[in-house]
Order: sequence, then C-alpha cells, then structure tokens
Amino acid sequence: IKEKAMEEIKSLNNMEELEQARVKFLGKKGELTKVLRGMGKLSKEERPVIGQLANEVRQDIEKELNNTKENFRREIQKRKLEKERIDISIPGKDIVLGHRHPLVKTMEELENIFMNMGFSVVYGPEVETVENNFDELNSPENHPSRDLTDTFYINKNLLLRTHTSPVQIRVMKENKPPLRIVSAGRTFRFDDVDDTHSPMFHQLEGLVVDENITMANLKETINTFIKVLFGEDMHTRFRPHYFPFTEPSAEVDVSCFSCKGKGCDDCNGTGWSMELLGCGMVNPKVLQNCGIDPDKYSGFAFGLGIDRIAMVKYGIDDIRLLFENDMRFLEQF
Ligand code: FA5
Repeated sequence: IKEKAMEEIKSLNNMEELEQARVKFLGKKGELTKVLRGMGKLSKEERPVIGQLANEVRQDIEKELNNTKENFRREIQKRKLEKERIDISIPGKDIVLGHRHPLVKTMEELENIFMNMGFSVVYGPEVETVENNFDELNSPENHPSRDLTDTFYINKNLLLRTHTSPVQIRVMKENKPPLRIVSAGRTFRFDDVDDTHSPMFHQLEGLVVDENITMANLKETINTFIKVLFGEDMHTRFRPHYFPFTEPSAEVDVSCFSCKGKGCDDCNGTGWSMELLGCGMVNPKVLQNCGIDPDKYSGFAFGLGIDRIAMVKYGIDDIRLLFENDMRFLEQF
C-alpha cells in the first residue's frame, strides 16, 4: 500500500487530485483503513505487529501528502505573486488635466492689463433694465438697436443686456468721480450668426471720469492697451463713428495680427483686423443722467469685443468655434 501510495502521490498535479488521493488511502473507506478494520481477525501476536506497521504506513503517507500539499501551496503562491507583481519602474499614466477656456484666459488677461493701468474691475448683471441699457445711455426711443428684432426682451422693462455700457450707468450713479473701472461679461443680441457674429458674446467696458479728461487720454489708453496685449509693432486707427452715449465717438481698428499691417490674406490685403472696439468721450447728457456735473467733469468710455480679441490673439477664424466645445479645438490652448 505504501509503495503504491508514494508512487501515486508523486504523480499528483494539483490540490484536487491530492484530496482524492488522501480519501483513497486514508479515508474511512480507504485502503489502509480496511487493513486496520480487519485487525480483529488477526491473532494476538500478529495484532501489535501489524498495528504498528499500519500506523507507520499511515504516518508516512500523511507526511508525504502534507509535503506535497505544502509544495502545491508554495507553487500557487508563487504564481499569484508573479501575476500581481508591480513594476514600480514603469512611468505613471498621465492624468488629463483640464485648463481654462481661451475666452476666459483672454478676459483675465485684459482685466490684468487694465488693473496694471490703475483700473478697478467691477461686474454688472446680465439681465438689465431697459432704463440702464438704453434710456440713461441717451439711446433715442426710435433707435434701431431697441427693436424687438435686435434685443432679447424679458418683459417691457427687462432685457438681456445688449452691451456692457449699462455698467457705466450703475457705476456713475453709485460713485462720485474720479472713476476708473473696467467691466467684462456676457452680452446678447439678436444678430445673425456668421464668422464674426454670435448672439451671445463678450464685451469689456472701460470708463474713466475725472476733471480735465480729454480725447488724448482715451487714445493713449487704447494705444497702450493694444501694444501691451498684442506687441509694440501693432498700430491703431481711429475712425469717426456714432454712439448716442459718447460724443465724439470712434471705432478703432488694429493692425492685422498676421502681417502687422503689411497686407495679407487674413485681412484681405487691408493690413487691418476686424472691428474690435467702440469708444468716445462720455456724452455730457449721460453724465447729467447719473448726477455728475458735466461742467466740472468729463470722461471717456470704450467697449471692446473680447471674443474678437481672442480670435485675433489665437488666430481663430470663426467665432462659433469658441462656443461649440469641440475638444479637438479646445485642447489646442
Ligand atoms: C457697443 O456695444 C458700445 N457699447 C461700445 C462702446 C462703449 C462705445 C463705450 C462707446 C463707449 P458695438 O455695437 O460696436 O458697440 O460693439 C462693440 C464691440 O463688440 C464690437 O466692436 C465687436 O468687437 C463686438 N461685437 C458686437 N456685436 C457682436 C457680435 N454679435 N458677436 C461678437 N462680437 C460682437
């Protein structure tokens, strides 16, 4: 029995086979148990001899089974460790980090430039009164921008602001000169969508009111700002324009960012970029509307399109890209 058992144990392959072998040799119906059961039939002299022998065989088989079991256990453990081994020298996986939207970056950059020039940053609501958005800004009752087809009205008295200029009114009504503020935020117009127009866009409003403020201060401020933002080699061109809330008023063109004014495909050979901002000397009527004495104080204001500045700065040729949230576009910034 012992030899047979030893032979079989050597050829075992796994824990299940080992358990089967244990039952076969040592179990209740096992071969060795049969021998022990038959002991009664033996003579008095034979019994202790056979008994001892059977016990020795049992111990030997048990020992061999235990050794084999231990070997299997070690083998399993080894395989498991190998499978779960961690190679700490492999470089870690990159975590995908988000980043700020090009528009937000531009907005913050603009605010910083003006803060460095001594302006305070203030905010105004996107839902405005018709009074602040039009009336106090000297916008005539029949002005086309008031049309239902140009403005998103919420009711008779409230609208989504069509520009950031109502922030001027809020600031002038609540504070006394000297004033020097910028205010950036969302604006809304019923404009047809194209490469450079979006129904929701962003403006940055600037307002300075003090004694002896002149057009020269306005030009110097805008020129300095453009050069800090785009570089020393950028130039501006002030074209006469009309806004009800400024007099005189101007629209400002900036050199084409691609060719710096020489003329290229981006600017259709003109050397100038698309229209970026409107400005002018605060209309004395507007100062008066806000309780500021126009004989003592004067001021200038400007409103620039942040989306268009971002387009020029980053070479984006379609404003819609800024709002489509296409990852392929956003990941480039
Ligand atoms: C105004 O909104 C005046 N409030 C600006 C101003 C402020 C003038 C203070 C004088 C004093 P305008 O409608 O031109 O002006 O708009 C200003 C800028 O906003 C434009 O130069 C352009 O850059 C941008 N803009 C206007 N409409 C859109 C649009 N639909 N999509 C994207 N940008 C626009």
